[in-house]
Amino acid sequence: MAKKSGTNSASTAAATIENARTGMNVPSLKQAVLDNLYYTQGRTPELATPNDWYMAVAYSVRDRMLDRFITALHGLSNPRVKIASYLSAEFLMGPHLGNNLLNLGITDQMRSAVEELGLDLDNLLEQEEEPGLGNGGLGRLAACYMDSLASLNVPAIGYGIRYEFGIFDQEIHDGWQTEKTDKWLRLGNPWEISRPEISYYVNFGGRSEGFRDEAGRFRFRWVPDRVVKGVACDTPVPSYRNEMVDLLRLWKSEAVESFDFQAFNVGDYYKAVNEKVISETVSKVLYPNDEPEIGKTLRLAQQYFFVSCSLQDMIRIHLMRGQRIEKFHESFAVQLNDTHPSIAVAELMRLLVDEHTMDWDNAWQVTQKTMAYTNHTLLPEALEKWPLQLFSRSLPRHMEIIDEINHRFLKEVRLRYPGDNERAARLSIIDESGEKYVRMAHLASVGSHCINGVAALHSDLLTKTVLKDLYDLYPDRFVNVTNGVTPRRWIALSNPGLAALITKSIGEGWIRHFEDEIRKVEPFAEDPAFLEKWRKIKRDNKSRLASMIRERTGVVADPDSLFDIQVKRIHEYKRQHLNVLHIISLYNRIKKDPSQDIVSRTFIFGGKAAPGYFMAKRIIKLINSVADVVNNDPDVAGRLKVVFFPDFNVKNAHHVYPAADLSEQISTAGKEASGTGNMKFSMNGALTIGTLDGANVEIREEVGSENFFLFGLTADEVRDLKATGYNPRSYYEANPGLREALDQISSGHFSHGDAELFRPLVSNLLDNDPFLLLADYQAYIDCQDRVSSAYGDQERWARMSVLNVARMGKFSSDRSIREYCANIWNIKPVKPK
Ligand code: F58
Repeated sequence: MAKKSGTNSASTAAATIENARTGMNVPSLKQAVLDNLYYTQGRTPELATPNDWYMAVAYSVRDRMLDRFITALHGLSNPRVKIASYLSAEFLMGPHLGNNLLNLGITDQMRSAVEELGLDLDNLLEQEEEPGLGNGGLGRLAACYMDSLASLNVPAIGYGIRYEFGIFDQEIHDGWQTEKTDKWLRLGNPWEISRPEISYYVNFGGRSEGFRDEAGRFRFRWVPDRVVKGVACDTPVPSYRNEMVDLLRLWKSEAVESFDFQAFNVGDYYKAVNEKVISETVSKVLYPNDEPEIGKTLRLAQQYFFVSCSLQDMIRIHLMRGQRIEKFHESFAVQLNDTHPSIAVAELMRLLVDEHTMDWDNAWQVTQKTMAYTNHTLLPEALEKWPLQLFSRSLPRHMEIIDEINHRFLKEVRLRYPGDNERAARLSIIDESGEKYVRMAHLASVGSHCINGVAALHSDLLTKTVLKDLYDLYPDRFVNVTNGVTPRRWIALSNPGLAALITKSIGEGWIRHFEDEIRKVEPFAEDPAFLEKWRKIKRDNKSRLASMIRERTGVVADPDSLFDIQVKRIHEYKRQHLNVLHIISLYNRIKKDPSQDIVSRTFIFGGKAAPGYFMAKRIIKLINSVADVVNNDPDVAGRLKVVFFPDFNVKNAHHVYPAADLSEQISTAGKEASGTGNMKFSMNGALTIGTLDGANVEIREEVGSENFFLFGLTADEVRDLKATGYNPRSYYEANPGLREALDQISSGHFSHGDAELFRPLVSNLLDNDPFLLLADYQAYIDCQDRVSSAYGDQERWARMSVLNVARMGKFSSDRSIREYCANIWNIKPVKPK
């Protein structure tokens, strides 16, 4: 008999079918799955494939969200509620089925229902192909925020792009990354509701021309040379066990029929077909780069495409509420997730002035009151800018509007700083220092009432570095909102063992009110019986991950070894290769004295490299090359294992974070804006080895310095060292351990004698080392030694692990969303019941 769970009664022997569309008990769910199998999938149980069953279960869950979804959509037309509109080119939602079952509170009931049909729910969950519509942290943050928005009862719409191909699937061949297209829609997407009637036209190219309208007003109109249609694809985002269901509305590009027909009528069938192909290209594929790509017309087209559809949709909703256009900002708070949607500033101006005939000044007020901008990077090279030529060709009317915005803005700057032409040039939205560019961060900042960084250190550095001039001009616009992650997906769903123990100890309130409740776990850090259970859960999680690793890579990992994990995009600033230098150093210690006592470790790496990022791809190859040598050396005798876990994505991440003992957060201080993986690890009881970078600083403050392994230069020290002339070679020469490791890599010790393979990597470190690996090397090694000795005392380690979880309340995305609501959007979340 199924257990009672959540608010819905589970099966009893006497339970009967309530309603095959909405009933929550086991017989209803069972009937629903059979009905959907037959009537939606067109299959009988005898012939059903695993995917058919998955689809039938997914549709049955979706059916149960629809009442609330429809009610919530109707609610959007109430003019008294302000809607949070999250504009993001990426939403990395992860698999839906498990999460939706959890949020609806029917996981146990569904497990029993499918069991009665001879199926295993975990196998069905495995069937789901996740929508990988994002690159990494930024896209995943958007997904965590959608979960929190719904769970805090905030009416919200996430607007983005429905890419046909998401982030590529990563395969490893001979130690190298290869990319495979992500055909995530191949078997259908049961969560999406396509809405062909909600569609908008989006112009590209052509020219802008002035004209006088019937009322005698001078106006501008855009005469495009191409028009694309955006069609809404909706996905419901249910809250954790309350009534609210928010909306994720992604736009799919299609050809405009009339354009097809024009060509068709004059007999040019192939031109018509071509038009269709080109139109569909706009939402075809996610750019897999973790730095912006300059000069890709299609990327700019994607940004403008989704922003224009989204703003047109918001205006439709606003007018549908019976409100005047001048009050648009009372209906919507628009958050720009980085600069990718920042063309919204110019597009809203265009819609208000050109289409809705508002005067410029009023339109500008509305725009500024509506928009707010989140910055996610401090790397100056990662700040998005578009060549002016390309920009004007694609968006001629926006170029005029931006020129006008800039003209007025620079007038203000000159009034404030008379004669300071250099400052004006630095502040200008147009970079005129060489080839001309549109600086998107400036456009976003000038057009927004609020600008935020994503961790305290990051927000502070923003005002001192990349956005300093803007901060001097508008200090009141700058705030910090430290990132957070949802404890629903990242503990309750992915670590059921830990979740059950926590619930047994402090009740289930922590899932909904993580910020206040999780601290109640703290006293259990002194309870030996609790610690015993805690350790067993971690051991089981490690054992499960070890099986997956064996299955996917052939490497046998010992669940009793220390699981030392670094999973994130591969990037030089994240310093996966510093981790490798530590592995090599341990390996060399063993080689010098194979009989010495060392703490066994399994080093696990995961993450994708941008396909065109030469160094990142070489780092993957290096990890695999070192793995080959270390894993197979009889002197090592299995005490060190190195694994590159292929295709790190949300689905795999569910198994990775809960199995970690040690979380590697070792970026060069001042480079990682926040990090969110650091939070997921810590919430699952891993201890962190990390620099004072991004949110690590705040995590350490919360968990206590005695429960965090800190090493390395601070952001200020990094800056000073660079300013005084950093010489990486001097560290190499002075440190025999470091020298030995680097010499081995460059001599071909890990590459069958091939001395060319890693030469670019090593030369870059010796001659340049922009991310200061060599400067931080010894501090890192020493810190890792402290980790090993701490791990030797398993009781103490478990205590530290419990305290890490207990003190993570701050890093719930619910807290972040409350801050956005209170400090930026002026929206009052309704406290969930
Ligand atoms: C990440 N940025 C930051 N960008 O690196 C990380 O520190 C932070 O925690 C996270 O955002 C959330 O705030 C990031 O993931 C991208 O992936 C962009 C994709 C599109 C091109 C530009 C980078």
